Amino acid sequence: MAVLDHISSQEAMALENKYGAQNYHPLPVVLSKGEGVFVWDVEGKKYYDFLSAYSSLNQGHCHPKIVNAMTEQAQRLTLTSRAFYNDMLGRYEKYATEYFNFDKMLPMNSGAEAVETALKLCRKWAYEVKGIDLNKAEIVVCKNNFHGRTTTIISFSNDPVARKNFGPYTDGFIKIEYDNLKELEYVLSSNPNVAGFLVEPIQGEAGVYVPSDNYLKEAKALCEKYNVLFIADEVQTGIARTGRLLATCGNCSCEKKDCSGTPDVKPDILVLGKALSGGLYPVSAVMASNDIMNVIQPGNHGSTFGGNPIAAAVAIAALEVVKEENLAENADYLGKIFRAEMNKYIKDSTIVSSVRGKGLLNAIVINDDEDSDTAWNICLKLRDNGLLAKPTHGNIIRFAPPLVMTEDQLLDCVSIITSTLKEFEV
Ligand code: IF1
Repeated sequence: MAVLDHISSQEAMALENKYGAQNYHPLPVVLSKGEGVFVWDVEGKKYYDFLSAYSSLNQGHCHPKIVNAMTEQAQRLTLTSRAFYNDMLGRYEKYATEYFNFDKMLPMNSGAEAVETALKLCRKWAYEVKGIDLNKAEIVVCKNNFHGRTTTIISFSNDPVARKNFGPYTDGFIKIEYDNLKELEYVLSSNPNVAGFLVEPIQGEAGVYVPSDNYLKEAKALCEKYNVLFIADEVQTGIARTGRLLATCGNCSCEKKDCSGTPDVKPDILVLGKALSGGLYPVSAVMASNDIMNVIQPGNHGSTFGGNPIAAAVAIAALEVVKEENLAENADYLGKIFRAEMNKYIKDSTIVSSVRGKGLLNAIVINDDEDSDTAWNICLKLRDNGLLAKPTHGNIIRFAPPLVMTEDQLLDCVSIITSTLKEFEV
Protein backbone atom coordinates (compact mmCIF):
# COMPACT_ATOMS: atom_id res chain seq x y z
CA MET A 1 0.00 0.00 0.00
CA ALA A 2 1.46 3.33 -1.02
CA VAL A 3 1.63 5.76 1.87
CA LEU A 4 -0.50 8.33 0.09
CA ASP A 5 -3.26 5.98 -1.09
CA HIS A 6 -6.58 7.25 0.15
CA ILE A 7 -7.71 5.66 3.38
CA SER A 8 -11.06 6.07 5.14
CA SER A 9 -11.39 6.99 8.82
CA GLN A 10 -12.66 3.49 9.58
CA GLU A 11 -9.72 1.85 7.81
CA ALA A 12 -7.15 4.09 9.51
CA MET A 13 -8.58 3.42 12.97
CA ALA A 14 -8.78 -0.32 12.30
CA LEU A 15 -5.08 -0.37 11.34
CA GLU A 16 -4.06 1.41 14.53
CA ASN A 17 -6.24 -0.89 16.59
CA LYS A 18 -4.82 -4.01 15.01
CA TYR A 19 -1.13 -3.15 14.64
CA GLY A 20 -0.51 -0.49 17.27
CA ALA A 21 0.02 -0.89 20.99
CA GLN A 22 -3.17 0.23 22.67
CA ASN A 23 -1.56 2.87 24.89
CA TYR A 24 -4.04 5.59 23.94
CA HIS A 25 -7.78 6.01 23.67
CA PRO A 26 -8.07 8.64 20.92
CA LEU A 27 -11.20 10.54 20.06
CA PRO A 28 -12.50 8.85 16.90
CA VAL A 29 -11.37 11.29 14.23
CA VAL A 30 -8.60 10.68 11.69
CA LEU A 31 -6.68 13.78 10.68
CA SER A 32 -4.75 14.16 7.49
CA LYS A 33 -4.08 17.87 7.08
CA GLY A 34 -3.51 20.95 9.20
CA GLU A 35 -3.12 24.65 8.57
CA GLY A 36 -3.05 27.36 11.24
CA VAL A 37 -5.88 26.77 13.70
CA PHE A 38 -7.58 24.17 11.49
CA VAL A 39 -7.25 20.46 10.81
CA TRP A 40 -9.06 18.29 8.27
CA ASP A 41 -10.00 14.63 8.54
CA VAL A 42 -9.49 12.10 5.77
CA GLU A 43 -13.04 12.67 4.53
CA GLY A 44 -12.31 16.40 4.18
CA LYS A 45 -14.27 17.67 7.18
CA LYS A 46 -12.69 20.77 8.75
CA TYR A 47 -12.25 21.32 12.50
CA TYR A 48 -10.84 23.90 14.86
CA ASP A 49 -8.00 22.23 16.75
CA PHE A 50 -8.62 23.03 20.41
CA LEU A 51 -5.87 20.80 21.78
CA SER A 52 -2.86 21.80 19.67
CA ALA A 53 -1.18 18.46 20.37
CA TYR A 54 -1.19 19.32 24.07
CA SER A 55 0.13 22.84 23.50
CA SER A 56 2.78 21.92 20.96
CA LEU A 57 1.24 23.81 18.05
CA ASN A 58 1.23 27.28 19.55
CA GLN A 59 2.43 28.70 16.20
CA GLY A 60 -0.38 26.86 14.36
CA HIS A 61 -0.28 23.82 12.09
CA CYS A 62 2.34 23.77 9.35
CA HIS A 63 3.48 27.34 9.92
CA PRO A 64 5.07 28.24 6.55
CA LYS A 65 8.13 29.90 8.05
CA ILE A 66 8.90 26.89 10.26
CA VAL A 67 8.13 24.38 7.50
CA ASN A 68 10.48 26.30 5.25
CA ALA A 69 13.27 26.28 7.82
CA MET A 70 12.79 22.55 8.27
CA THR A 71 12.72 21.61 4.59
CA GLU A 72 15.70 23.80 3.72
CA GLN A 73 17.73 22.32 6.55
CA ALA A 74 16.56 18.79 5.69
CA GLN A 75 18.07 19.17 2.24
CA ARG A 76 21.41 20.40 3.55
CA LEU A 77 22.32 18.51 6.75
CA THR A 78 20.05 16.54 9.07
CA LEU A 79 22.16 14.83 11.70
CA THR A 80 25.77 14.79 12.77
CA SER A 81 25.44 13.44 16.31
CA ARG A 82 27.43 15.34 18.88
CA ALA A 83 30.57 13.46 17.96
CA PHE A 84 31.19 16.42 15.62
CA TYR A 85 30.21 20.06 15.68
CA ASN A 86 27.59 21.27 13.24
CA ASP A 87 27.04 24.78 11.92
CA MET A 88 23.50 25.17 13.37
CA LEU A 89 23.66 24.12 17.02
CA GLY A 90 25.79 26.98 18.31
CA ARG A 91 23.65 29.53 16.53
CA TYR A 92 20.54 28.00 18.05
CA GLU A 93 22.08 27.90 21.53
CA LYS A 94 23.05 31.57 21.30
CA TYR A 95 19.62 32.56 20.01
CA ALA A 96 17.64 30.54 22.56
CA THR A 97 19.72 31.42 25.63
CA GLU A 98 19.52 35.14 24.78
CA TYR A 99 15.80 34.77 24.12
CA PHE A 100 15.14 33.26 27.55
CA ASN A 101 17.95 35.02 29.35
CA PHE A 102 20.04 32.04 30.49
CA ASP A 103 23.78 31.37 30.17
CA LYS A 104 23.62 27.90 28.69
CA MET A 105 21.29 25.26 27.32
CA LEU A 106 21.37 21.50 26.89
CA PRO A 107 19.37 20.31 23.88
CA MET A 108 17.27 17.13 23.97
CA ASN A 109 14.26 15.83 22.04
CA SER A 110 11.20 14.95 24.10
CA GLY A 111 9.83 16.73 27.14
CA ALA A 112 10.42 13.72 29.37
CA GLU A 113 14.08 13.59 28.32
CA ALA A 114 14.47 17.25 29.19
CA VAL A 115 12.88 16.65 32.62
CA GLU A 116 15.27 13.72 33.15
CA THR A 117 18.13 15.99 32.14
CA ALA A 118 17.02 18.59 34.70
CA LEU A 119 16.87 15.94 37.43
CA LYS A 120 20.35 14.64 36.61
CA LEU A 121 21.72 18.17 36.46
CA CYS A 122 20.15 18.99 39.82
CA ARG A 123 21.54 15.87 41.51
CA LYS A 124 25.05 16.43 40.15
CA TRP A 125 24.93 20.05 41.31
CA ALA A 126 23.80 18.83 44.74
CA TYR A 127 26.87 16.61 45.18
CA GLU A 128 29.47 18.80 43.52
CA VAL A 129 28.36 22.30 44.46
CA LYS A 130 25.93 22.14 47.37
CA GLY A 131 27.90 19.35 49.05
CA ILE A 132 25.14 16.84 49.83
CA ASP A 133 26.43 13.37 50.84
CA LEU A 134 26.63 10.92 47.96
CA ASN A 135 23.31 9.35 46.93
CA LYS A 136 21.38 11.29 49.55
CA ALA A 137 19.95 14.07 47.34
CA GLU A 138 16.19 14.50 47.34
CA ILE A 139 14.08 16.40 44.85
CA VAL A 140 10.74 17.82 45.96
CA VAL A 141 7.83 17.40 43.53
CA CYS A 142 4.10 18.12 43.70
CA LYS A 143 1.15 15.82 44.06
CA ASN A 144 -0.79 15.35 40.81
CA ASN A 145 2.23 16.35 38.75
CA PHE A 146 2.73 15.35 35.13
CA HIS A 147 6.30 15.43 33.86
CA GLY A 148 6.42 12.56 31.36
CA ARG A 149 6.58 8.79 31.06
CA THR A 150 10.07 7.51 31.91
CA THR A 151 10.57 5.04 34.74
CA THR A 152 12.07 7.73 37.00
CA ILE A 153 9.40 10.31 36.23
CA ILE A 154 6.50 7.93 36.82
CA SER A 155 8.17 6.96 40.11
CA PHE A 156 7.04 10.30 41.52
CA SER A 157 3.65 10.39 39.82
CA ASN A 158 0.58 9.58 41.86
CA ASP A 159 -1.56 8.64 38.87
CA PRO A 160 -2.17 4.89 39.22
CA VAL A 161 -2.84 4.50 35.50
CA ALA A 162 0.57 5.94 34.64
CA ARG A 163 2.57 4.10 37.31
CA LYS A 164 0.96 0.84 38.41
CA ASN A 165 3.02 -2.32 37.68
CA PHE A 166 5.99 -0.36 36.36
CA GLY A 167 8.06 -0.70 39.53
CA PRO A 168 10.57 -0.91 41.10
CA TYR A 169 10.52 2.87 41.32
CA THR A 170 13.34 5.39 41.55
CA ASP A 171 14.08 6.80 45.02
CA GLY A 172 14.97 10.33 45.93
CA PHE A 173 11.72 12.24 45.53
CA ILE A 174 9.51 13.86 48.14
CA LYS A 175 5.93 14.67 47.20
CA ILE A 176 4.15 17.69 48.65
CA GLU A 177 0.86 19.37 47.90
CA TYR A 178 0.79 21.80 44.95
CA ASP A 179 0.20 25.47 45.74
CA ASN A 180 1.11 24.94 49.38
CA LEU A 181 4.00 27.15 50.54
CA LYS A 182 3.80 25.99 54.16
CA GLU A 183 4.45 22.42 53.19
CA LEU A 184 7.28 23.51 50.90
CA GLU A 185 8.92 25.53 53.67
CA TYR A 186 8.50 22.67 56.11
CA VAL A 187 10.23 20.16 53.84
CA LEU A 188 13.01 22.58 52.84
CA SER A 189 13.73 23.63 56.41
CA SER A 190 13.64 20.15 57.90
CA ASN A 191 15.64 18.25 55.28
CA PRO A 192 19.17 19.41 54.41
CA ASN A 193 19.39 16.87 51.58
CA VAL A 194 16.88 18.61 49.37
CA ALA A 195 18.58 19.59 46.12
CA GLY A 196 15.70 20.83 43.98
CA PHE A 197 12.02 21.66 43.69
CA LEU A 198 10.43 20.55 40.41
CA VAL A 199 7.15 22.29 39.60
CA GLU A 200 4.71 22.99 36.76
CA PRO A 201 3.71 26.69 36.76
CA ILE A 202 0.18 25.49 35.98
CA GLN A 203 -0.65 21.83 36.47
CA GLY A 204 -1.84 20.76 33.02
CA GLU A 205 -2.72 17.11 33.35
CA ALA A 206 -4.17 17.65 36.82
CA GLY A 207 -6.85 19.70 35.01
CA VAL A 208 -5.29 23.11 34.30
CA TYR A 209 -4.88 23.96 37.95
CA VAL A 210 -3.63 27.55 38.31
CA PRO A 211 -1.82 28.20 41.62
CA SER A 212 -2.30 31.32 43.78
CA ASP A 213 -0.82 34.54 42.39
CA ASN A 214 2.21 34.65 44.66
CA TYR A 215 2.93 30.93 44.70
CA LEU A 216 5.76 30.66 42.19
CA LYS A 217 7.48 33.80 43.37
CA GLU A 218 7.41 32.75 47.00
CA ALA A 219 8.36 29.17 46.22
CA LYS A 220 11.40 30.52 44.38
CA ALA A 221 12.27 32.74 47.38
CA LEU A 222 12.08 29.71 49.69
CA CYS A 223 14.33 27.74 47.35
CA GLU A 224 16.86 30.58 47.45
CA LYS A 225 16.68 30.71 51.24
CA TYR A 226 17.50 27.00 51.55
CA ASN A 227 19.92 26.79 48.60
CA VAL A 228 17.63 24.52 46.59
CA LEU A 229 17.28 24.68 42.80
CA PHE A 230 13.91 25.87 41.51
CA ILE A 231 13.18 23.75 38.43
CA ALA A 232 10.29 24.97 36.28
CA ASP A 233 8.75 22.43 33.92
CA GLU A 234 7.41 24.77 31.24
CA VAL A 235 7.04 22.02 28.65
CA GLN A 236 3.33 22.76 28.45
CA THR A 237 3.07 26.31 29.82
CA GLY A 238 6.04 27.79 27.97
CA ILE A 239 6.41 29.49 24.58
CA ALA A 240 3.57 32.03 25.00
CA ARG A 241 0.82 29.53 25.88
CA THR A 242 -0.26 31.26 29.11
CA GLY A 243 -0.14 34.80 27.72
CA ARG A 244 3.54 35.34 28.42
CA LEU A 245 6.64 33.93 26.88
CA LEU A 246 7.00 31.81 30.02
CA ALA A 247 4.48 31.24 32.78
CA THR A 248 7.28 31.88 35.29
CA CYS A 249 7.85 35.25 33.70
CA GLY A 250 5.96 37.56 36.00
CA ASN A 251 6.28 41.07 34.67
CA CYS A 252 7.24 40.61 31.10
CA SER A 253 3.81 40.21 29.59
CA CYS A 254 1.53 42.25 27.68
CA GLU A 255 2.43 45.92 27.80
CA LYS A 256 5.88 45.13 26.54
CA LYS A 257 6.23 43.88 23.02
CA ASP A 258 9.37 41.98 23.83
CA CYS A 259 8.62 39.93 26.89
CA SER A 260 11.96 38.18 27.17
CA GLY A 261 13.13 40.73 29.77
CA THR A 262 13.98 39.82 33.33
CA PRO A 263 11.19 37.63 34.64
CA ASP A 264 10.09 38.16 38.21
CA VAL A 265 10.42 34.45 38.80
CA LYS A 266 13.53 33.19 37.12
CA PRO A 267 13.92 29.43 37.49
CA ASP A 268 17.37 28.03 38.24
CA ILE A 269 16.61 25.32 35.71
CA LEU A 270 14.06 25.85 32.94
CA VAL A 271 12.61 22.89 31.04
CA LEU A 272 11.10 23.46 27.58
CA GLY A 273 9.64 21.17 24.90
CA LYS A 274 6.51 20.90 22.76
CA ALA A 275 6.03 24.32 21.08
CA LEU A 276 9.78 24.95 21.07
CA SER A 277 9.52 23.41 17.60
CA GLY A 278 6.04 24.69 16.75
CA GLY A 279 4.93 21.08 16.63
CA LEU A 280 7.11 20.07 13.67
CA TYR A 281 9.71 17.97 15.36
CA PRO A 282 10.59 16.72 18.85
CA VAL A 283 12.76 19.48 20.30
CA SER A 284 13.30 20.03 24.01
CA ALA A 285 15.86 21.86 26.09
CA VAL A 286 17.09 22.57 29.58
CA MET A 287 18.45 26.02 30.41
CA ALA A 288 20.52 27.12 33.39
CA SER A 289 23.27 29.43 34.56
CA ASN A 290 26.96 28.60 34.07
CA ASP A 291 27.46 27.53 37.72
CA ILE A 292 24.79 24.89 37.37
CA MET A 293 25.29 23.75 33.78
CA ASN A 294 29.05 23.46 34.14
CA VAL A 295 28.72 20.42 36.41
CA ILE A 296 27.91 18.48 33.23
CA GLN A 297 31.12 17.32 31.56
CA PRO A 298 31.84 15.31 28.39
CA GLY A 299 30.28 11.86 28.59
CA ASN A 300 27.93 12.65 31.49
CA HIS A 301 24.82 13.05 29.39
CA GLY A 302 23.61 13.22 25.82
CA SER A 303 21.42 11.94 23.02
CA THR A 304 22.02 10.95 19.39
CA PHE A 305 19.46 13.39 18.06
CA GLY A 306 19.67 16.11 20.73
CA GLY A 307 20.80 19.38 19.17
CA ASN A 308 20.62 18.10 15.60
CA PRO A 309 20.71 20.66 12.77
CA ILE A 310 17.04 20.24 11.81
CA ALA A 311 15.96 20.75 15.42
CA ALA A 312 18.15 23.85 15.63
CA ALA A 313 16.79 25.38 12.43
CA VAL A 314 13.21 24.55 13.35
CA ALA A 315 13.47 25.89 16.91
CA ILE A 316 15.01 29.20 15.82
CA ALA A 317 12.19 29.72 13.32
CA ALA A 318 9.54 28.63 15.85
CA LEU A 319 10.84 31.10 18.45
CA GLU A 320 11.03 33.89 15.88
CA VAL A 321 7.39 33.33 14.97
CA VAL A 322 6.37 33.72 18.63
CA LYS A 323 7.83 37.24 18.66
CA GLU A 324 7.00 38.29 15.10
CA GLU A 325 3.34 37.37 15.54
CA ASN A 326 3.01 38.59 19.14
CA LEU A 327 1.68 35.24 20.25
CA ALA A 328 2.04 35.92 23.98
CA GLU A 329 -0.04 39.10 23.71
CA ASN A 330 -2.61 37.34 21.55
CA ALA A 331 -2.90 34.42 23.97
CA ASP A 332 -3.35 36.82 26.87
CA TYR A 333 -5.98 38.87 25.02
CA LEU A 334 -7.97 35.93 23.64
CA GLY A 335 -7.75 33.99 26.89
CA LYS A 336 -9.46 36.81 28.78
CA ILE A 337 -12.25 36.90 26.19
CA PHE A 338 -12.61 33.13 26.28
CA ARG A 339 -12.98 32.95 30.07
CA ALA A 340 -15.33 35.95 30.15
CA GLU A 341 -17.57 34.40 27.49
CA MET A 342 -17.53 31.01 29.20
CA ASN A 343 -18.34 32.61 32.54
CA LYS A 344 -21.37 34.31 30.97
CA TYR A 345 -22.54 30.90 29.83
CA ILE A 346 -21.77 29.19 33.13
CA LYS A 347 -23.99 31.61 35.11
CA ASP A 348 -27.09 29.83 33.83
CA SER A 349 -25.58 26.43 33.17
CA THR A 350 -26.22 23.21 35.02
CA ILE A 351 -23.72 21.20 32.95
CA VAL A 352 -20.58 23.35 33.39
CA SER A 353 -19.50 24.34 36.88
CA SER A 354 -16.41 26.44 36.17
CA VAL A 355 -13.79 27.63 33.74
CA ARG A 356 -10.17 28.24 34.70
CA GLY A 357 -6.83 28.88 33.07
CA LYS A 358 -4.38 31.47 31.88
CA GLY A 359 -3.85 32.75 28.38
CA LEU A 360 -5.01 30.03 26.01
CA LEU A 361 -4.49 27.15 28.43
CA ASN A 362 -7.98 26.70 29.84
CA ALA A 363 -10.35 24.03 31.04
CA ILE A 364 -14.00 23.73 31.88
CA VAL A 365 -15.24 21.47 34.64
CA ILE A 366 -18.27 19.41 33.73
CA ASN A 367 -20.80 19.09 36.47
CA ASP A 368 -20.72 15.29 36.70
CA ASP A 369 -18.68 12.55 38.39
CA GLU A 370 -15.05 12.02 37.43
CA ASP A 371 -15.92 8.58 36.11
CA SER A 372 -18.95 9.68 34.10
CA ASP A 373 -18.70 9.77 30.33
CA THR A 374 -20.39 13.17 29.95
CA ALA A 375 -17.17 15.05 29.09
CA TRP A 376 -16.27 12.39 26.52
CA ASN A 377 -19.75 12.63 24.98
CA ILE A 378 -19.45 16.42 24.87
CA CYS A 379 -16.13 16.07 23.05
CA LEU A 380 -17.76 13.73 20.51
CA LYS A 381 -20.49 16.33 19.93
CA LEU A 382 -17.90 19.11 19.69
CA ARG A 383 -16.18 17.02 17.03
CA ASP A 384 -19.45 16.66 15.11
CA ASN A 385 -19.84 20.43 15.39
CA GLY A 386 -16.34 21.08 14.06
CA LEU A 387 -14.12 21.52 17.11
CA LEU A 388 -11.62 19.03 18.59
CA ALA A 389 -10.91 18.83 22.32
CA LYS A 390 -10.19 16.02 24.75
CA PRO A 391 -11.32 15.32 28.32
CA THR A 392 -8.76 15.04 31.09
CA HIS A 393 -9.47 13.32 34.38
CA GLY A 394 -12.94 12.33 33.28
CA ASN A 395 -14.96 15.45 33.84
CA ILE A 396 -12.58 18.22 32.76
CA ILE A 397 -12.24 19.41 29.16
CA ARG A 398 -8.99 21.13 28.25
CA PHE A 399 -9.13 23.96 25.69
CA ALA A 400 -5.78 24.90 24.17
CA PRO A 401 -6.07 26.17 20.58
CA PRO A 402 -3.10 27.39 18.54
CA LEU A 403 -2.11 30.92 19.56
CA VAL A 404 -2.34 32.22 15.98
CA MET A 405 -6.12 32.36 16.35
CA THR A 406 -8.00 35.58 15.52
CA GLU A 407 -10.68 37.13 17.73
CA ASP A 408 -13.40 36.28 15.19
CA GLN A 409 -12.28 32.67 15.10
CA LEU A 410 -12.25 32.51 18.89
CA LEU A 411 -15.80 33.89 19.08
CA ASP A 412 -16.87 31.36 16.47
CA CYS A 413 -15.36 28.62 18.68
CA VAL A 414 -17.11 29.99 21.77
CA SER A 415 -20.39 29.74 19.91
CA ILE A 416 -19.65 26.13 18.83
CA ILE A 417 -18.74 25.24 22.41
CA THR A 418 -21.74 26.92 24.05
CA SER A 419 -24.28 25.63 21.54
CA THR A 420 -22.85 22.11 21.98
CA LEU A 421 -23.01 22.40 25.77
CA LYS A 422 -26.64 23.50 25.49
CA GLU A 423 -27.48 20.11 24.04
CA PHE A 424 -26.34 18.60 27.36
CA GLU A 425 -28.17 20.94 29.75
CA VAL A 426 -30.81 19.18 31.80
C1 IF1 B 1 1.18 11.87 26.86
C2 IF1 B 1 -1.04 15.32 29.72
C3 IF1 B 1 -0.50 17.27 28.49
C4 IF1 B 1 4.05 17.82 30.18
C5 IF1 B 1 4.88 18.46 31.11
C6 IF1 B 1 6.69 17.09 30.51
C7 IF1 B 1 5.94 16.41 29.57
C8 IF1 B 1 4.60 16.77 29.40
C9 IF1 B 1 4.35 19.57 31.95
C10 IF1 B 1 6.55 15.31 28.76
C11 IF1 B 1 3.79 16.04 28.45
C12 IF1 B 1 1.78 15.28 27.58
C13 IF1 B 1 2.29 14.06 26.94
C14 IF1 B 1 1.07 13.31 26.48
C15 IF1 B 1 -0.09 13.92 27.15
C16 IF1 B 1 0.40 15.22 27.65
C17 IF1 B 1 -0.36 15.97 28.60
F1 IF1 B 1 -2.32 15.27 29.46
F2 IF1 B 1 -0.64 14.12 30.00
F3 IF1 B 1 -0.84 16.08 30.78
F4 IF1 B 1 0.14 17.95 27.67
F5 IF1 B 1 -1.35 17.89 29.19
N1 IF1 B 1 6.16 18.06 31.25
N2 IF1 B 1 2.55 16.15 28.32
O1 IF1 B 1 2.76 18.18 30.06
O2 IF1 B 1 6.75 15.67 27.43
O3 IF1 B 1 7.91 13.57 26.75
O4 IF1 B 1 5.57 13.94 26.05
O5 IF1 B 1 7.40 15.33 25.09
O6 IF1 B 1 0.24 11.13 26.56
O7 IF1 B 1 2.16 11.46 27.50
P1 IF1 B 1 6.90 14.56 26.27
